[in-house]
Amino acid sequence: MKVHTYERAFLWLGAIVLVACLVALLYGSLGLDIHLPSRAGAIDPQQVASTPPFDQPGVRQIGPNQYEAVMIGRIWSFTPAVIEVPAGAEVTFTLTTPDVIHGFHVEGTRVNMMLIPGQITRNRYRFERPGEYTIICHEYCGVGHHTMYGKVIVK
Ligand SMILES: [Cu+2]
Repeated sequence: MKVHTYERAFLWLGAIVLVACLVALLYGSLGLDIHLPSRAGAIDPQQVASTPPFDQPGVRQIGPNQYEAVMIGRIWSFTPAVIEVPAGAEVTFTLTTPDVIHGFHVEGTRVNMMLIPGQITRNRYRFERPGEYTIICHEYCGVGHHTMYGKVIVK
């Protein structure tokens, strides 16, 4: 009889943990708008410099308080290395690389992506607080890896 009671309690405990995890997952994705960086398309890594939008890297306004930052990560720099957006701006980062695998992390934010030759990677973030956010490559990409950084200036 006691075994049966414990069994029932553990079944309930398991069900409650599953429901709690589902609620946390839904809250993160729907409530906090947290998503994995998506694979936004394919690109010929040999033709990055001549393929839109990477033929004109930089920041452009795409809506009210919405910006797209088109950037290229290559050995061993980001192009452009410094971008500037107004406080409160929602920035869609669109990146690729023509050479090897790089990382792209904007410190202090959840913008954290991999740049893979042949792929376009996209992630979105709203910069609420003014300041300077350092961009780093967090994937070892060769002897100049430690020099590969940039900056998001939020005014
Ligand atoms: Cu690197």
